[in-house]
Amino acid sequence: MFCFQCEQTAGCTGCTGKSGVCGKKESTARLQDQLTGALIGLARATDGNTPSASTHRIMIEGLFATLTNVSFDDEAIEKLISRVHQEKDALIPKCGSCGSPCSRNDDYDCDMLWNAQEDIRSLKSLILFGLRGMAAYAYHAMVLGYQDTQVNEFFYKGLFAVGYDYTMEELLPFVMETGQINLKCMELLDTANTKTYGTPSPKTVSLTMEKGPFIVISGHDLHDLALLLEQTKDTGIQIYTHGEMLPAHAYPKLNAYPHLKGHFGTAWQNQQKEFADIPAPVLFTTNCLMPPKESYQDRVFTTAEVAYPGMAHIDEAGGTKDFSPVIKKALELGGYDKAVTIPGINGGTQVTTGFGHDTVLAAADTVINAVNSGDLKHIFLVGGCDGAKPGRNYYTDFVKQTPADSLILTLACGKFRFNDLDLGTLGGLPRILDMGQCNDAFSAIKVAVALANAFSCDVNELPLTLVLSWYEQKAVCILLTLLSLGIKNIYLGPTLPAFISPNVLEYLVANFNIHPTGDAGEDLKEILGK
Ligand code: FSO
Ligand code: SF4
Repeated sequence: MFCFQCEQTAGCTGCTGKSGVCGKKESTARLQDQLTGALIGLARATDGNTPSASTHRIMIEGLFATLTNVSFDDEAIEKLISRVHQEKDALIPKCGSCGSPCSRNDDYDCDMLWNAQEDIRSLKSLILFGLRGMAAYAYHAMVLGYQDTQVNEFFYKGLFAVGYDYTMEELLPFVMETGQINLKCMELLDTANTKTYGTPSPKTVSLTMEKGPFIVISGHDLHDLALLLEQTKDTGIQIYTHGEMLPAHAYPKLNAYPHLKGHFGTAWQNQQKEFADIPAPVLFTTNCLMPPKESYQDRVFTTAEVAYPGMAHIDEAGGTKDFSPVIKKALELGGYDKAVTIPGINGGTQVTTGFGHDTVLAAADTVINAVNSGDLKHIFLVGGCDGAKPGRNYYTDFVKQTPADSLILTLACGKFRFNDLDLGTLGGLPRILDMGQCNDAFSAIKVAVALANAFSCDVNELPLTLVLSWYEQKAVCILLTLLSLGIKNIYLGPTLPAFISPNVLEYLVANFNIHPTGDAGEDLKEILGK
C-alpha cells in the first residue's frame, strides 16, 4: 500500500506495508485507490455526456469514503466501486459496444500518481486530497437538499486533471481553483445548515453527563443529529455531542430539543480512551473514526460513508434513517447512575461555541472600536484539526501565551486543546470565540473580509494571523481556499504535509510566505513584532 494523505503518515513520508498508522489495511488502501481510479474514469466519461443527480451523488459519496478515518470496510468500498462503474455505463451506454476500444473512459491506475515525478505528484495530491475534503462538505449540504452546479462540476474537472498528463505549470491553476470552489462549497454548507437549523448563537455547553441513558454522537452531520434528536424525544435518552459535533448546540432548531444536553470528551484521537467504559452507545456520522477497541466495539454505530467491518451500520432508507438499534442499546446500557463530569484537557467543566459569522459581525463595531482605541491589538485564528502525534501542545502553548489585548477565533477539533480555558473577556466578548466546525472556516473568512472592508485595507494588512493545525483532507481544501484568496503569512503545523515536494513548498513560501510552526513563544513574538 501507499498512502500519505494525512499528517500522521508513517515517518512523515508515507504509510506502506500491511497497514497505515490510522489502522487502514493494505486491502482497504488498494480498494480506495481503485475507487479513486474508477471516479477518475467517471470524470473522464462526463466529457460529452451530462452527469445526472445520481452521478453527482456517487461522485460525492465515493470521494468522501476515501477520507482519512471514514471507511475501513472493504465490502462497502467494493460496493461503491461497482456503483461508480454502473453509473459510468449509464452515462456512456454505447461505449462498450462500439468495437474500437479507445480507453479514454477507462479507470485510472493510482500507481501512476504515486510513482509520478515528485512535483507532479505533489500538485495532483493537493487537488485530489482537496477534492476529498470538499466532497465531505458537499455531502453534508446534499443530505440537507443543497447542491451547487459549479461545485458538482468541479469534482469531474479536478479529477480529470488528476488523471491527465499535465505539466506543473498547467496543474497550478487547478490547485488554486480547488480552493476557490471549496469556498463556494463551504458557503453552500453554511447556507444549508443555517437555513435548515437557524443561525447559530453563542451557547455555553456543559461537560457534565447527567444520570440516565444517553447516546454520544460524533462527526459533522447535523442532519443525522436532527434525526436522532427527533427519534429520541420522549424516550428519556439524553444526547451528548462529541468532537466536531459540539457546534450543533448553537443552532436554534437543534438546541430546541431539551435532551440535547451537553458535550462529551475531547478531540477524535482520544476516543479509544474516552469511549472505553462509557455506559452508552456512540454514533459516528463522519470522520474521525478510529479502529474501535474490543472494550467498546459492541457500542459503536456508524452511518453514511463511515464504516468499519463488523460494526453496526445504520443505512438510509426512504429518505430517513432508523436509529432504533442505537436507541435500544442506550436503554440497555442505562447510562450513569449519577451525574459525571468529564473535564476538558485543562480541567474546565464547560465550553462555549456558536460564534459564527453573523454573531461576530453583529459585534463588528465593538471589534473595530477596540482596534481603533488600541484595546485590541491582534486577532489570531488558531484553528484546524487535532491529532495524535506529539508536538500539538504548540497550539495550547500558543493560546496560553497570547496577550490579554488579543482575541482568538477558533474552529474544528484542534480547539479542544484550549477551549476549556478561561482567558477572560475583551470588550465584552470572550477572548476565545469558537466559530464552529472545520467548514466554518467560511465564517472566519467572512469576518476577515468584513474587517478588511471596514478598515479599507487588504486582509493581509489586518492585525490578524492564522495559526493552523492540519490532520486530514478537509484541512487541505481549507488551506487551498485561504491560498486562493491570497491570504499570506499562515503558520502551519505541527508538521508540513508529506505530499508537499520541496519545489512546491518553495513556491508556497515564495508566494504565500507560509511558515512552518516552530516554538510557540518565538512564533508569537515574530507575529507581534516583538
Ligand atoms: Fe477530523 Fe477534526 Fe473536521 Fe479536521 S474531526 S480532524 S479540519 O477537524 O475536520 O474532521
Ligand atoms: Fe497513513 Fe494517514 Fe493514509 Fe492512514 S490516512 S494510511 S495514517 S497516510
